[in-house]
Amino acid sequence: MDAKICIVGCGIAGVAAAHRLYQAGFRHVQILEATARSGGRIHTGRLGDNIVEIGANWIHGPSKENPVFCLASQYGLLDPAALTPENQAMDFSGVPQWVPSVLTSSGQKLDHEVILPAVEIFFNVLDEATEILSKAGKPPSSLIEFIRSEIHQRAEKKWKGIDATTRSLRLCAISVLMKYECCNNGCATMDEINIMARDQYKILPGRDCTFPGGYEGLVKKLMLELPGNLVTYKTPVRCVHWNNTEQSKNDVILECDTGERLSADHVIITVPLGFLKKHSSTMFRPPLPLHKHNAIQRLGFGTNNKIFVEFDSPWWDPNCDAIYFLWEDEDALVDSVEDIQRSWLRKLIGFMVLKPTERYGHVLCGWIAGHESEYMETLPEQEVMQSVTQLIRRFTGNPIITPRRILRSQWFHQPWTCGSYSFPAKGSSEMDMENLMEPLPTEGSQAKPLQVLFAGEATHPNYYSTVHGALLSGWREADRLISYYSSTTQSMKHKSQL
Ligand code: 6YU
Repeated sequence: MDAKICIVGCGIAGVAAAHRLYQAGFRHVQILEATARSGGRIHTGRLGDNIVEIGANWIHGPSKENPVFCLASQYGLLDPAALTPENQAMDFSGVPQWVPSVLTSSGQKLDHEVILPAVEIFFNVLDEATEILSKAGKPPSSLIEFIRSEIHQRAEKKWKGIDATTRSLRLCAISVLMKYECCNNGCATMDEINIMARDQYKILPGRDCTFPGGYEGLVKKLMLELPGNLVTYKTPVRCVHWNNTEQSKNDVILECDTGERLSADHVIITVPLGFLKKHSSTMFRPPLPLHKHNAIQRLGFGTNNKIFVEFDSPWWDPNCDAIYFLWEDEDALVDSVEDIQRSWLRKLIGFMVLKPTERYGHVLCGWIAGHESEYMETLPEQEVMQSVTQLIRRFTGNPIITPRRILRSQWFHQPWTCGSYSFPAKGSSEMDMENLMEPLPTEGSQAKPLQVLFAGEATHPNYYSTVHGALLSGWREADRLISYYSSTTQSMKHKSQL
């Protein structure tokens, strides 16, 4: 196939698009990548001798419908436990899948019975929110106010006779869960979320699993099936000149930071929504149509970072999967801090225990979202380590716990990502996502069709924010071009027969 197709960005969406096109016989495919590596937000790093996932961690919903799971199984990248029918059938519907240990700011360890009613009430409110609000006929002006009012009403009924201390601890636990939801959605506060779009995200069955050899193994396997020179690294695309009426061939011209100018018949843009939010007004000439520009600005893209902390030996219970930090003065249901510089660490929800130890060592992975997370990125690593050490000492009541080393992600300040992942923000709608993925020129135009196509996690209507969403979006745009060329070839054949 002669068409020249340039793909901007070598994350999983870009690799998936190239793979599909190459398999369909397109031989003039090129990926331009700003950084020196493939994978984008799939990034397996090292902490000492152990591997750590700086970006994506799990296959969310590892079951037959999930193409990442299917590819990873075919390539032999998963543990046998993840492949069992039982694992694939498990359904958690968004509720955390771990055995938690909850520590408080006065150094207590809380019993599960204290906390479980809070978990139940919180997820019930979220699950029922769309129905309640649809009946009410209008979205809430503040999701947090809605949650506060629902929780208080339900707690009034369900927690009758509960002593004031337990009641207060349960409300503090809801603050932890709200911060957890910020990590899950990649938002700064739950007030940013469009709760009416909660059903838009489709949860696939299966207990989330990881890649024993690292998530990047998936990208490497796909790339092995492509020609070695397909990707040009360290080549950021600065401007996409489309609808090029001066060009006799009507090509799209890509202007790169390196000074190079490349022409193509079609360009597939897979850069993160965070990058588009910051640069789309200068990245396209002519500028993007208003509805597309508005979609980029309205959809949400936020920060969720990890802080990996390694210890010489474990101080946590061997059976625990996650350690949560509950601040005993947060019973007012809060998910963000007022004085970020002084109190950013309050936003860290806790740590996940990386298992098995033989594979990961004695390493915990902390989670922190929002503006507090963005501020954390600006601090020297040593300062983050000191703050985390003090926090762990306070919550465990053990004054001598000392980490060996830490590693944190810095997704907000990564210039080609500008955050972690997308979410349906308050004020956005499903239409915005459709507008975001719509190719240029838009339908009805007389100009050459499919000049610029859009893929990437933020363009998937049901699986945004995930690796499988990104992969499917890459396949979707490749298929759009494949069917365009198969239909034009068909009609040319038809014409020549007449
Ligand atoms: C998933 C998961 N996951 C954690 C974190 C992050 C993400 N995701 P890419 O960005 O990959 O590629 C674009 C490329 O374009 C890139 O290479 C750029 O360099 C390049 N580029 C940009 N501008 C350019 C230009 N101008 N010119 C040329 N090139 C340019 N997904 O399925 N499972 O576990 C997670 C997670 C920290 C940051 C994730 C996860 C999201 C995916 O990583 C993401 O959707 C895709 O990789 C995107 O691919 P793409 O191709 O679209 O874009 C106590 C305790 C308990 C713990 N509980 C915590 C709950 C947390 C819940 N969240 C979990 C999510 C995680 C861990």
